[in-house]
Amino acid sequence: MSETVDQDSTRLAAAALDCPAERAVLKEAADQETVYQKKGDQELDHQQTVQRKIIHVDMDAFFASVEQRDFPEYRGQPLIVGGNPQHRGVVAACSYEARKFGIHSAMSSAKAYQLCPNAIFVKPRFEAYREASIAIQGIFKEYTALVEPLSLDEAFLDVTGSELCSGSATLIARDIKQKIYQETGLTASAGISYNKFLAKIASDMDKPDGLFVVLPSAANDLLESLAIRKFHGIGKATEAKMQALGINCGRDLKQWSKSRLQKHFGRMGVYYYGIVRGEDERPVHNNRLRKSIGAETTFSDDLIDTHEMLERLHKLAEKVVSIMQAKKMAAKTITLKVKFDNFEQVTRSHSELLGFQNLDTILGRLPQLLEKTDAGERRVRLLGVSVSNLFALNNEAVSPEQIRLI
Ligand code: TTP
Ligand code: MG
Ligand code: MG
Repeated sequence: MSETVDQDSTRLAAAALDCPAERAVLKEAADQETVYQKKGDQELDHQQTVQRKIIHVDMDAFFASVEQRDFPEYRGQPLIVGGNPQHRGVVAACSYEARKFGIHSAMSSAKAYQLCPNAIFVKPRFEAYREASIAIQGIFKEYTALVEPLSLDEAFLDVTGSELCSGSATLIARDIKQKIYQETGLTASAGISYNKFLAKIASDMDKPDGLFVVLPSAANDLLESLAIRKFHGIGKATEAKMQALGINCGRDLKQWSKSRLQKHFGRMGVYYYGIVRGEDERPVHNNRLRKSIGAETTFSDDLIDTHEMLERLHKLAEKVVSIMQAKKMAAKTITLKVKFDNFEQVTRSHSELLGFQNLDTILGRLPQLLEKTDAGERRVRLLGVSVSNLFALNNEAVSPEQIRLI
């Protein structure tokens, strides 16, 4: 039995926005491409102790390091993974050698080329990054059940009460780094502290190949001297707003009362008030549920030819299927998203009770779904494919609520 339904078009957009950490945002051959996986949060019934031990692990120059590992000729070189500098590409990742020239992620590749004309530019190989990601997430789970992946290359671990390494979170982190290196040939940096916010800051303090501990007695001095842009959760816009208000570092932020911060920054003001005092009670969530897997592309030039659209959809479907297969999952619903040149967006879905799991079945449905839109008559700016109502492939089908991520 099958049914075709229209879906609320805003849901998929929300899926892409909900999980920025899982997105790999790139401009590939002048097109902007987004691969996303939607997850829901569910908290483990976790006993909070007075003092927790949280480790944040983040891989160093992740995509670029995988390339340098796999291609020895790139080692020691300024290497940029991302889009073409001749087109409208952006830098996804760059090696530490490239960073000396001021190059960073999300910068246009053209600008990166200006800064370092001798840099090597390579296209991303998502499969290789995903494989490394699965390996590191597997290692994390050997140390604690409380692992919260934040993106392909990082995770929080709660090791409170662990008996490994004589209960030392620092030694556990060192062990994890060693194991990652042995198993993947890649380096990671780890931060250790008593909450997520400080552990995340700590992992960035000693990059690359870093290990940095923020003890409760050291947190205050560190936070007071920390530049506002280094506070995780304070983006560029908030940074500019804070600077305009004379807030440049933690010490300045601390002068502000909770109500005054709330007045200027709303609910986030209360969060800022807490974090600058080293207060962050957010638990490590370990059983995020995958709700959908999707990939979408914004074209540099709008498409008008439906054959070309189907070719593009084929590539997107391949990406989605490779993720599904890596996770040994199948899906009951496939959704096509079309955004027209006036930014109007529609989605068309098709569901099958027995589910889809291979590329051919998904590809077989795409032309019909595309026909149910105005594509062909109107110019198309973005196409996306996603699958939802996921279930594990081994044994009998289970509801998505029962599926644990990674
Ligand atoms: P990050 O961990 O932010 O960066 P990184 O691992 O490249 O470097 P660092 O040593 O500072 O941690 O991101 C992980 C990967 O995610 C990165 O290698 C490429 C991808 N990415 C993008 O595709 N676009 C982006 O804008 C960013 C920030 C990352
Ligand atoms: Mg990283
Ligand atoms: Mg990261």
